[in-house]
Amino acid sequence: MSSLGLLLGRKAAVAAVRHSDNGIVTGKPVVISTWDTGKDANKGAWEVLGRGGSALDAVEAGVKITESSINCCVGLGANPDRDGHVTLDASIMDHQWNCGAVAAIERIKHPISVARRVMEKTPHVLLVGAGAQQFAVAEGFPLEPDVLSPGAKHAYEEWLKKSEYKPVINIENTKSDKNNHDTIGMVAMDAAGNLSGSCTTSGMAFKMRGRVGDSPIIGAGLFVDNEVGAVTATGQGEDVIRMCGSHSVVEYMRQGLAPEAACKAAVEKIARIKGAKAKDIQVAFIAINKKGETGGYALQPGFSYAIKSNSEERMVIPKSHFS
Ligand code: SD4
Repeated sequence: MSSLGLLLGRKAAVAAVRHSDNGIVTGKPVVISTWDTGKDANKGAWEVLGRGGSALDAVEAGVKITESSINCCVGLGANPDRDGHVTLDASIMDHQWNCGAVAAIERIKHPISVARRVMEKTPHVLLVGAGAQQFAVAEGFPLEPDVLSPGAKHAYEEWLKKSEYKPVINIENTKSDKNNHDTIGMVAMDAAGNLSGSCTTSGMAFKMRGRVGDSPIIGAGLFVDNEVGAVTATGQGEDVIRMCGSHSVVEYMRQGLAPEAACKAAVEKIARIKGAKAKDIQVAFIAINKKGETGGYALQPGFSYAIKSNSEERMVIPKSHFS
């Protein structure tokens, strides 16, 4: 039985899955992505992977589904910064060390696709703010209206009453408000055995204007080394950035740890760094290694990730540092 705890989903498919001490092994291709809405995003990725497409195309197509939906944490329908502007961060990385990212971009529906254009059409890795938007428009991305979604408007008006910056742990999976779901990180291995990853978010709700989290920072919110594995992070970005989270998990895998153990090592490092304050934040990592083994680990309970392969399609509740 898997060491990953509660496994949900189609019973027939579960029987076909091989579980080992090294995590969930499903064979190629495989895609995993953060939080409950990872399940829908994985479907989008699978349209590419299932017909033999590349992991890079899959991780872009997958997270675009979340960017198109109205939710608290990804895309233009998400919660704004403390000045009332929705600012989006995204990054993408392929199997050949190519990477691209945008940070604090406004009024662009698919920041992940702009990140890919940065990767493919510029000599740079990261464009920010007005410059990122200018590049997107020059590339033909429409400039969307500067309006908040009804859910975000309501949440912002509520927040303005006290104007306290207090990130809510696990807000992505809060079911009490249908507008709450996902900040999405996705990593995939295609049929050729190549790895890629993507990460896209509106960042922390009601953040300071100009704040950038881990998601568009290569090595923090996302990292891919095609010889070793692919990793993405979610949660309190500042604490992922300070210890180069996703890069650390890849390096732990390089040293021989399985994906779950590597994610756990990184989470425990954050817990050590934060000390007593670790209780106040959530951080989680998910990983695929070159053998197609997958795993995840969170600081707090409440995190979930979605897996899709030829043999299964379901949510996984990984272990966590705190219980
Ligand atoms: C950030 N890591 O901007 C993102 C937020 C997130 O689940 O992942 N929330 O810090």
